[in-house]
Amino acid sequence: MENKLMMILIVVIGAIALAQLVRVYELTSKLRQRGEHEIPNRDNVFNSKLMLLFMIFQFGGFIYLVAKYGWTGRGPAASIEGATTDWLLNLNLIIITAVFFLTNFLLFYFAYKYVKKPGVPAYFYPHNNKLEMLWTVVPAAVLAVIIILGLKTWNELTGPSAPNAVNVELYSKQFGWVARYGGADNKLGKADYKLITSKNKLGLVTEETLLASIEQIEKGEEGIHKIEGQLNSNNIVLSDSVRKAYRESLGNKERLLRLLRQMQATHTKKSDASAYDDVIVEDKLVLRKNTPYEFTFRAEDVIHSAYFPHFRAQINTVPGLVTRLKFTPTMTTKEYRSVKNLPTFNYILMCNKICGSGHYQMKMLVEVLDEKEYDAWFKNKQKETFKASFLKK
Ligand SMILES: [Cu+2]
Repeated sequence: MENKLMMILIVVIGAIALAQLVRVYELTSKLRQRGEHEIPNRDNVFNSKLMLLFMIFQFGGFIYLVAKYGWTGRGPAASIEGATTDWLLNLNLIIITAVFFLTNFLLFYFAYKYVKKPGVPAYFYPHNNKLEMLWTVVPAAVLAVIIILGLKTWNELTGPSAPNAVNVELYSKQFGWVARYGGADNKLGKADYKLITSKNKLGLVTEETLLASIEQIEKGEEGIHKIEGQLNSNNIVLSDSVRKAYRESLGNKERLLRLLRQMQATHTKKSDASAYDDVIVEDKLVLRKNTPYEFTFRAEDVIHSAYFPHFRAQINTVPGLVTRLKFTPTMTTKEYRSVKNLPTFNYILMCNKICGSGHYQMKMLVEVLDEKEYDAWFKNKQKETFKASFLKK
C-alpha cells in the first residue's frame, strides 16, 4: 500500500518536473530571441542518433526476451489439435516478426539517415503508382493466406470428432468440475436440470431418478402435500401475504410435476441403459494417450470456460446450452514431465472466465496415461457406475 502511494507520488512529481523543464526551455528560447520552431542543427543530429539507438534497444530487447523465454514460452502442445493450432500461430508470428523488423528498421534508420541537413531542401516526391500497388497487393496477399489457412484450420479443429472418439462430459459449477464418462457403451445418458437432487447432482434421467424427483416434489419437505396441508389447515392462521406466497410456490411445483410426468411418460429402457453405466469422477480427469476425445460441457449456474492450456483447447460452458470440443492427447503426464524436466508437472483443466469469488480455485487435475495404464484404471472405475452409486445410497 505504502509502496503504491510512493509510486503514484513519484509519477506525479516526475510529470510536474517535466512540465517545468519544457517551460524553462521555452523561456530560454525567448531570451535567445529564437522562435520555438527553429531547431538548431546540433539538436537534429542528436535526435537522429537517438532514433538509431532506440531501434537497437528495441530489437535487442526482443531478441533477448525470445532467447530467454523461448519463442512463445508455452512448452510443446500435448495434443494433435494443439500441434495444428501451434503451427498456425507460429506461421502468424513469423510473418508478424519479419514485418516488425522490416518496418521498424525503415522507420528508425531513415529518420537517422535523412536527418535535416542545413541548406538542403527536402526532396519533393508526391506520388508513385507502382509503390502504391506494391504496398496494397503484398499485404492483401499475405492476409489472404493467413485467413484461408485460418479458416481451414478452424474447420478442422471444430469439425466432428472421429467416430471412435471417447465421450466425456464435463459439468461445471461454482467452483469446480465433475467428469462423466460414457461407460462401457461409450454413450452418455440423458440429463436434465429438473432432476438435480443432492443424490443426482448431474441430473441424469433414469426411471429411478424420475421417481425420486417426483416423490420429492410431491411428498418432500417443501413438497406439494406439505404446502397444501398448510393452506388447508384449520389450526393455522395464515396472513394474506403468506397465503399468496404459498399459492405461488404451489403453482410452480405443480407445473414442474407436470413436466416431470411428461418426461416419465416418454422415458424408455434404452435411455436407462445408456445412463446406468455412466461413470462419474470428481477428483481428476483421466485420459488415454493417442485416443480421440469428444468433450461436451454443461454449466449449472453461470458461464464458465473450460481451458486446457497444454492441449491448446478452450470453450465456454453455458447454462442451458451444451457446448463441445475435441482433442487427442499425444503425450502422457510422465512424458510431458520429462520433456519439461519438471517432475511435479501436471496437466490441468482451469476455468478461464471470471465466474465468482472462488474462480481462482476452479480447476481439475488432468492425467494422461498410456493405453495399458488407462485400460487398467478404467476397468477398475467401471465398478462405480451411476447405477451402482445411485442405488447404493
Ligand atoms: Cu468458473
